[in-house]
Amino acid sequence: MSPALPPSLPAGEATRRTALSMALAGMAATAHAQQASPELNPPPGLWQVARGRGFTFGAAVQANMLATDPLYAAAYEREAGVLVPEFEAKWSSLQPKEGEFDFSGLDAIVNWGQARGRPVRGHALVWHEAFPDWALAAIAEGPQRARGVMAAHISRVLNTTRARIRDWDVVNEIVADPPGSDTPQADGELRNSPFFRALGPGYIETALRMSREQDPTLRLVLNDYGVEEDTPWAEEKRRRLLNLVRDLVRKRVPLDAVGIQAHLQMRNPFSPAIFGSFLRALRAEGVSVLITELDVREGDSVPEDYVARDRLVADRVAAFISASAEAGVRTFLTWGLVDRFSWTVIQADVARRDGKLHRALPLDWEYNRKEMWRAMARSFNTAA
Ligand code: 9MR
Repeated sequence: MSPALPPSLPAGEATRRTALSMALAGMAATAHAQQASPELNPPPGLWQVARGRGFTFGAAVQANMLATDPLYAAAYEREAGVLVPEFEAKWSSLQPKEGEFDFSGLDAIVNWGQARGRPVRGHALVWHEAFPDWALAAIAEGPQRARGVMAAHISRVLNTTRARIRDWDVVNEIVADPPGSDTPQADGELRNSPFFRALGPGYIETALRMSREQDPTLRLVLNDYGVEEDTPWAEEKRRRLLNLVRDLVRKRVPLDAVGIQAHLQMRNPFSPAIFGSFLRALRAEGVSVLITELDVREGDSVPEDYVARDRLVADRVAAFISASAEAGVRTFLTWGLVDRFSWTVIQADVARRDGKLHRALPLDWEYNRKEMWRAMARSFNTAA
């Protein structure tokens, strides 16, 4: 069958998709696969398996694909208990021009979810990416303007979505990457982002307090990445994130949960003990922990045999879920569901360099369950 590629991408996304041609080149590699069918994907779906054991499972979704690809929509209907808009709730989608809001993409996802009883979580109010030029320029005018821009966005978005979205990533990717990466460094441990430059480190507290004021019962989440693995880099990032959370809690800043993105990489070692104790330390601060964007980038070389290859990813995911569940995590969301739409095959800087395509998600290129799906189902079934 021919590949279903995202038909139209939100403004600013298209340029990120230079690896698309690589994805097409790799199509031949999956020619052996069978097209999705009820026989290959019988009920229960992963969200039902999870729910039966007191877990929540969901996945990031794209509104365009839900509307145009019946196999994609069927896969989400079958597997995903919670939907996270991959683009549609980001600043550049919601407020592409100052004061001109566009909720159409987000509404499409929320409506689809509501018709099927699947809640939507919001991602993300304050983030340095998917952030329009007008807002960058406005923020650079000074602190008062920056605060006004933040307040206007948060207030309009939360008021518009209040009845339908009860869970938001308020601040996303705010901890600075430790030295050794190519991210511009702040003087301290926080990312040198537009709002950081305009308002200083207090912008995090400001965003969380503004959100709480708009909507007192909303779940407010701080979402970040790079804290999962057993490397000195991740160790430092864990230290920074934990420090930040402790500081916010000490100041009684409203914060309900920390989202751990979990873009895992097989090239890095994973220690269930180290990660588990980090999660416990976070939870000891009185916040919940959610796994918000789970997927796996494979190692630099992979077995030729797909089953052996998928098993490596599945084993890593099983170890990750077990460690998280043992530390009290009940929510697991993957960043996409079907390999062919994963940012790991579409985005040039994370795509494989050997012409192969990452097999990062629970469903393969043909929307069928693979080892990762089975490992997740087993992990939910066997977790305490
Ligand atoms: O998967 C998303 C990718 O397609 C977009 O180009 C990018 C910018 O909007 O965002 C990606 O999703 C990111 C998420 O919003 C935050 N954590 C990292 C995700 C992967 O980059």
